[in-house]
Amino acid sequence: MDHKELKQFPSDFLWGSASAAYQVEGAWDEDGKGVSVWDNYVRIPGKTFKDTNGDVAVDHYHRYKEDVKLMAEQGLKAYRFSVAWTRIFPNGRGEVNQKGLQFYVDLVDELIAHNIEPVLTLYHWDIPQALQDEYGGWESRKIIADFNNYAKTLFETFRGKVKYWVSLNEQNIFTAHGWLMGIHPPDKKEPKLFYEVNHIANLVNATVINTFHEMKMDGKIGPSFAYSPQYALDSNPKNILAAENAEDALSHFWMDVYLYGEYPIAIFNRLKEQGIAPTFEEGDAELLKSAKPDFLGINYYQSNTVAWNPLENGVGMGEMNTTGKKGTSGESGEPGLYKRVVNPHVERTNWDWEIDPTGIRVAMRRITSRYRVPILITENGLGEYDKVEDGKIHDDYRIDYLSKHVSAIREAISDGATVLGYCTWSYTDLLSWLNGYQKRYGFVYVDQDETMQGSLKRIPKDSYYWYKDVIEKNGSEN
Ligand code: BGP
Repeated sequence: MDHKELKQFPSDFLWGSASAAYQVEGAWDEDGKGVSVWDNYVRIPGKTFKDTNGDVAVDHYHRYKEDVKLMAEQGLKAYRFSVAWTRIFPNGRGEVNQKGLQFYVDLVDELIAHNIEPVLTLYHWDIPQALQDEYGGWESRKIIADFNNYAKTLFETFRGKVKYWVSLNEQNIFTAHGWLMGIHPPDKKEPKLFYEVNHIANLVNATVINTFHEMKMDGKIGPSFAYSPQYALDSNPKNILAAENAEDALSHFWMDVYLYGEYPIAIFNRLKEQGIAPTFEEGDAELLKSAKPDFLGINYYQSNTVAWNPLENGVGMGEMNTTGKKGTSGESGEPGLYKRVVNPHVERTNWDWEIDPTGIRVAMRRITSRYRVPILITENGLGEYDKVEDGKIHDDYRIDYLSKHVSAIREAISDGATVLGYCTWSYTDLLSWLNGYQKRYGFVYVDQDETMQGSLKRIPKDSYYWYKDVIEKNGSEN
């Protein structure tokens, strides 16, 4: 719908930006930090782009003060970061590694001193290797107690200081990439196990949300979901059904559990037919129903367009483009449900991600209508090559991407969505898990590349100054 007049962004809107521990910190074995599954995975040749790793990353661990200063100068209102579990409990549980915890205490204090709201993600994919070795990490229900203990430690430490908490980052991505597609640790392709793992992650999510509420924390907690709203290629009823299938299998399969405590019916029945439905033990259903997130975090990058995909000889899982060579991603889908097709109406990035600002509005509309829950946009951004010219980075393509998304969010707010804030991905440039350092997202350029020998110098890009202006005007010109 068109609005005659758009609503303003709320006056306390969190104009933010985000990162994740493994992608920015470096200092991978300093101050008593334990080894995470990612510390090991990146050392297996061929797993990441040009075998890049986060040993040094962009050295945020040593340069956080410089980074926070840049945030403050930009006027940033919120910074979303994740805590590396292995800094707090090097082996997943036991005694707290005080030095590791201190890093986050200092970071949070620094942010607060500069009037920047910390948004703390408990888990952004770097589970301690010790727990993976001991009981298969996410494959065992033992992780529920260990995760809850880790979360409680952080809740106690940051009570009164951190008001916004993200429980799990993109459960849909880390489970699917780790256990279905075999492109993240622990590198498995086992559908039955994937659904079990994902179910256990749901139990973990529900448990920590309940703990947070039981501890009467002053703040809000919710998971961050990687949501790509599904579109049908056209009005062919078979393609419409394919889009329904995809929305159920790829979106509601997670969001319904977070918000309703139940899996969507058709997909769950299909998994039962296939003999790969997750095991419900006594108390699971009640636990999932009891946890109420205070908001839903949304990581939005693109929409997804699908068409019918027959069960017999249908398209299966395809290759992802991790090279930045446009047009190299393969066809992919799930036979009997949907297959992904190119949307003829939108542009694509060099990594074949579709650029669709209207999609974020569609996403927020669907969430608002189906779940009636406040939304915190925890990630949105453009991964592209950047060039330094005369010491400057003219990333007008990023400004174009972000400004159109900000406008779409304002339209969604005018439609009636409750939106707490907007965290772009990412604050500084950082390591993209599978795509190395060349796929850049930041407002702040960092001199780091695939050689991992960069000077680590920070340079604010044009988009940094653009966002500064947006924040100053509270988005009123978008
Ligand atoms: C999300 C992750 C981030 C980040 C981002 C960009 O899925 O939560 O950690 O990596 O996507 O993705 P990529 O680095 O693959 O381009």
